[in-house]
Amino acid sequence: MKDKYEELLVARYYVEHVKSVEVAAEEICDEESVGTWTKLTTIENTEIDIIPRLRAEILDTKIIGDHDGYQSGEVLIGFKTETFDTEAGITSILSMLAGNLFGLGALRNIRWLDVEFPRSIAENFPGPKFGVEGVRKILGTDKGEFPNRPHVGTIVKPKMGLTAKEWATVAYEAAIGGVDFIKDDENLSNQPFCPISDRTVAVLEKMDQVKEETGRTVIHAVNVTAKHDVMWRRIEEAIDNGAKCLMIDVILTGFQELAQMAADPSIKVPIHVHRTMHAAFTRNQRHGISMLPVSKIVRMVGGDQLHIGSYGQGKMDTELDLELQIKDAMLNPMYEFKQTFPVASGGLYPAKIPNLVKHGGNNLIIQAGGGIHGHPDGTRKGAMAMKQALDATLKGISLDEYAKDHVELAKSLEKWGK
Ligand code: CAP
Ligand code: MG
Repeated sequence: MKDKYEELLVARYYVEHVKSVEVAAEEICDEESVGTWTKLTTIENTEIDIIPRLRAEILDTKIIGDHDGYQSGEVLIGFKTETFDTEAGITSILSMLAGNLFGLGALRNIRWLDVEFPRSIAENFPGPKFGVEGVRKILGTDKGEFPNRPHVGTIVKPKMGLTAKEWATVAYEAAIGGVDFIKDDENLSNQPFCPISDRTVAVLEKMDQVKEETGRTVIHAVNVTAKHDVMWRRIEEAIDNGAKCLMIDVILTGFQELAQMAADPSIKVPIHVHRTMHAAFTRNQRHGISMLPVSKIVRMVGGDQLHIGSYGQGKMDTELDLELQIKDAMLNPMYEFKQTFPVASGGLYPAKIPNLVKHGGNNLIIQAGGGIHGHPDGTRKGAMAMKQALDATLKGISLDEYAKDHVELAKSLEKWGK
């Protein structure tokens, strides 16, 4: 979908229209650029100048078939870059590519499938500050026994309820057990039982202890998600406290907050992007927004790490083919943007690691919450089991074979199976 549309912002949609795919494409072009449901008489040259100059254009249409009286298919639409308010940031793009079209009555279903941003649009966004390479340098995984290996991460569980001190102790156990990365859960932020600053400071002390004891750097992503003024106050506090990574729930905060964080020179740490609530509109195969455009936007506006799905392995709704496309969108060249680290998470445990690495490759963060903190022998052993499963996979040894002399892995296989 690239190259020949350099000066256009190109979007691909799946449509079901009461008349035809062609009419659907025309209506999208009208509604999402200069038109409406009827011819305009606003000013003399409306129809002879403004409309032809700025109207979005139909680049391609493909009929798939009929859905009980609606014609279904795909349309490729080119939006003129001069119709975008680039100073406004992502809002101007979403107001057209993901705006009224979702509500057009004649379109029973429409799903935004993909997008390509021309350089003249993309250059208005910061992109990741660290990217895969920068995160690896912080953790030292650009070298070692398996340079550029996948990372193992954990989400401290239970999601809520632990005190800051208890949370930090669990984080220490996971880090000593072998994880590279620890994150707040998506709904843990600054609840009374676990104040964000207390948690941040307590965990930093524990990570310093891990560094002294093992030589390994393990970072904690502090969830700063909140309403704008509170979030930016928390960002400042977290940075002042020495936080090594920040996390936001980007669908809840809005993409523009992420862009602001990525562009802010005072934020000198990676940003981990959680996508909770995405499934409200990414999951339906016939209506909404695919995770592919969402992922491309997150990379463009500056997410260093992004949950993209579990390559068919986890508890969440997962679609391997789509997630392989998302992986490419995160890691393949996209202008001068750094790569965004794909994160697989949700219902994962040691036995899932061989397939995760098979599909996700080495540029992958494998996260386990229950798959570590639900290990029969506790968090530390759970983290050890995950790391053992990764080591076995990187060494090309089967988990069953490796489990013969790695009891932590053996016990996880016994509890959760393959
Ligand atoms: C995983 C998790 C993550 C999901 C998010 C949870 O915990 O912490 O938020 O992975 O889904 O709360 O479920 P478990 P996704 O490892 O215990 O399942 O990565 O698809 O955005
Ligand atoms: Mg979670």
